[in-house]
Amino acid sequence: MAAAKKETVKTTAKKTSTDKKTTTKTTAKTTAKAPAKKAAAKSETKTTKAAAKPAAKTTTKAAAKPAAKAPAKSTAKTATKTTAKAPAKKASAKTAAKTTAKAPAKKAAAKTTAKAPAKKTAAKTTAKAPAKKTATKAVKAEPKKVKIPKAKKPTITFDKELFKRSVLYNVRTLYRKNMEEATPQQVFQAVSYAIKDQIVDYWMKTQEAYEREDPKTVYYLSMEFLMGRALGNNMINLMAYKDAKDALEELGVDINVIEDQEPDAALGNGGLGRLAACFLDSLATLGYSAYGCGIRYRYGMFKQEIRDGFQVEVPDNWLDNGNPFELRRPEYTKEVRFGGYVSVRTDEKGRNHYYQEGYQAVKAVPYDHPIVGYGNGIVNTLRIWDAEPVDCFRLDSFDKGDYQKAVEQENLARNIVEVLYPNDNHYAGKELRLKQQYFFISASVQEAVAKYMRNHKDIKKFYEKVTFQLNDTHPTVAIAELMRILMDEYYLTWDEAWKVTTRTCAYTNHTIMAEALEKWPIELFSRLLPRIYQIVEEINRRFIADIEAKYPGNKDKIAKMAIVYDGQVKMAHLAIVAGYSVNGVARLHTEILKNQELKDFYEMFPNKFNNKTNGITQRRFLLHGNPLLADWVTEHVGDEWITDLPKIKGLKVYATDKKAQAEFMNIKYKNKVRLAKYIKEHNGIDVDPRSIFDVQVKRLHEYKRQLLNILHIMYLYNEIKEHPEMEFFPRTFIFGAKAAAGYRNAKLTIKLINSVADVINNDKSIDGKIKVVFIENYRVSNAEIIFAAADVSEQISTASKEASGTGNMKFMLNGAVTIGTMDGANVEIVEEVGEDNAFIFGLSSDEVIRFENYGGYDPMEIFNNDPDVRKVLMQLINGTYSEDTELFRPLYNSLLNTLSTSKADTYFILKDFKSYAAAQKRVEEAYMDKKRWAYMAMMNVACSGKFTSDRTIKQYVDEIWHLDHVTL
Ligand code: NBG
Repeated sequence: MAAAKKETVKTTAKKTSTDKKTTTKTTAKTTAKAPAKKAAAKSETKTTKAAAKPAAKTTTKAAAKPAAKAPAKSTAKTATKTTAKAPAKKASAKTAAKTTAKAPAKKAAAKTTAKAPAKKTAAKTTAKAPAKKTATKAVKAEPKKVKIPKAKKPTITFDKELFKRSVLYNVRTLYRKNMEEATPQQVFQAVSYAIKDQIVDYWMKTQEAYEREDPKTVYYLSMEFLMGRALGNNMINLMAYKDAKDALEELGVDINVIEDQEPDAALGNGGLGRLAACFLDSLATLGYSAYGCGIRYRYGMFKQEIRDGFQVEVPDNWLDNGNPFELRRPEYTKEVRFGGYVSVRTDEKGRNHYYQEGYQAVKAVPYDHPIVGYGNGIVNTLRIWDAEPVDCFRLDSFDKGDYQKAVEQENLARNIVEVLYPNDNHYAGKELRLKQQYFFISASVQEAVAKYMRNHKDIKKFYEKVTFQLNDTHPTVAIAELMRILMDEYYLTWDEAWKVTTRTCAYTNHTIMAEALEKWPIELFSRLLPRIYQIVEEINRRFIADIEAKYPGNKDKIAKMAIVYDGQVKMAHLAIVAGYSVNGVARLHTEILKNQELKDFYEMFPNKFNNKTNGITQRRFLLHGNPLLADWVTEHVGDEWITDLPKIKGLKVYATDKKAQAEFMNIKYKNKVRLAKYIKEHNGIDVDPRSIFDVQVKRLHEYKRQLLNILHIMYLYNEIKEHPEMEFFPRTFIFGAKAAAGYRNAKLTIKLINSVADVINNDKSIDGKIKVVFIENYRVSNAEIIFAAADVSEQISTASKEASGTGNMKFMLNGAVTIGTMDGANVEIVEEVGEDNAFIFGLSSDEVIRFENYGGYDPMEIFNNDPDVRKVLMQLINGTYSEDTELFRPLYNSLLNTLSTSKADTYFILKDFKSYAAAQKRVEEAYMDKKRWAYMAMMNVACSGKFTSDRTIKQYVDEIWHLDHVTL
């Protein structure tokens, strides 16, 4: 895809801060009873209707190429009734697991869908070992015996003819054109508005139902929502995709071409933001009242271009053509205040009232995006806030000397939502970032309270109807903001406000990486948010008293646990102390939190801690992203998997069936052809779809160890050169990754991958046995194509470092086999699919943590004793991959040199190298045995049921949020 226009907007934050330096006078004596004037938030706004801006673009006709065939609807043709008896042995020799008969048969018989963790099934279930239960067992294929449930009846309708008329009408009224004249972009807009028309009815009905039933609502507070494209997903969830595709075909338009016109909504960095997007999809699909609350960044995640092998960041002007699905809601505008100072006045009853004065204000204007539930008519809202100056320039400001202030407010508004910080798992401590946090949190909390008060009288029962989920520490100021509103605007006492707040807020931790933990200097925090800081200080004062009561005289505890300490405000501590729930995102991660990182807090509040293993939405990552496989799955097990993913386990009986294996591998092949075409178009590289597609796509981070992957490729290349006769199955190594703009080693790793690719891809002597491809600008939309085509899923982080991972689940769902460490959710993936259907290697998290705590690892020893490793490392600095022998020196140094400042090989790359290489050898052997590979890949799909975000959300609902279910 063309790289779009090059704007001159910087992706880095401009230093803005023109804040006043007036600091707080009042000490933190917040006995806070504080009544005050009720900021009746009646900010008036002028209504500039977000009109669809007709995009002027060249008139390239929407190609009418019929889209790649779409296999027919589930015709339930193989239906016969289930004879619970799951097939017995057979087991294609090699895979035949050591497990004896028992498992599968028993399993299927009990008609309870493997509710695993909950049930516990009484006495005789010995050793829990869910690992073995299904997986490794090769089951005999008796495909005919499987009952195919009836296709689900849509509870919603889609009027195809109306849709067609609407598209034609929109093209005409928006652009004064007919279909033949309209550009693909214009057709995209017209189609989107037509779909939006249909959504709006359900959107209104949903809101009416919520008004009527008054269910408890979750506000998912998140700096990031990595939504990707909306059009295709909306059509899928309206159950209208195939009708819309046909309708467009009848209008002479290819739906794929139209979908490709839409820029990704890339309001997130990686896993954390995409998880938020998957959660919204599941919440709507399951019928729960939910808001996503975030920021409408003018520029989302930068676009990545590769020039001369280096990453170049290009601004992502995603709103360039307008956004057909969004709705500006000026009637819900809120004012957010920064800086100034707090003054206290005591009323006649002796109660203190706190006023922020001399502040700068900015207007927060919400834009709503519909979140369509699958087939149930529920449409929830993602509400993202834009910033506008409070006052437009008034001429009389000049006279009053307010000119400077007017300019400042204008700048503040412009800067605040300008750009998403492109750091994943890394906190940069920028002042503007804290402003962004408070900006969207203040607006969201104000609106949540206002909305509640529209229908309820008693603010003290707020938590019965509202819960806030803090997506990592970024939204933690919500705690103090809610306290502020309750005390300063609703006159609750401290204790009353605390009771409400601590029953409203819950916190998810997404990382143990130290550099990702947010700690704000007091100076900055208190200057920007004077009233909020007072409240945080008071929370801290009371918490320290609690620590002292529990651990008298133990100063160490205070040093480790205080919220405000050593000149810093520690956001994670605040979130834990005030949250009613603290969860990790995979079982191993939660255990590490409890036993290592947050040990002291766990000791003090054991009941707050719980695990919620991440999940992904199968609607986007299978139904939309991989239509061939989706249809095939439906043909075999019915379509219930779309909203009940565990049903996909019905595929197990096909895993040894020859015909099914052939069909399955044929679909994989076609998806590889699709990706090969994409690679040819975007990279100009020819790759062979018959080779093994070995894929690592995710953010570039040292702990994720893309460096291990590329070093291993260098090693393989050496092997092939040295032993040209050796057996080697052709492999295509595919990478995709963005590096944070200021992350030197990450960016250098991208350059290394591209340099290695240049050398290897152009070496005729190896006969194309290895190809290396770096896919530019990895993002949600191309991810869908990549997952569908992968054979091997690289999940090779240093054990203990990847909190969960979610790409691992997307690969699994699409039939890729994992090569990985026992880290994050890999542990649970292996447990579901069985060790024999994955390639596990490397140090365990315990071993890593032991080395970290007690030392004992010296990479130099490996360098000295292992000639293969030594050779590869020397190639980093001897000109093999760059004429500039110093170019990759920092990577070499990071592995070996104990420069006084940093440890050598922090991420145990050399330590795990041999074990990784051995696992890769096993991958090759397995792939060469076609039947075995097909079996493994199909078992991965069949065992992916646990990893739907529907399951994750159900657990959040049952165990944390306690929401009410709503049907239309
Ligand atoms: C990321 C973790 C991933 C995890 C996602 C979603 C952050 C701070 N954390 O392992 O690195 O899958 O969160 O939970 O981005």
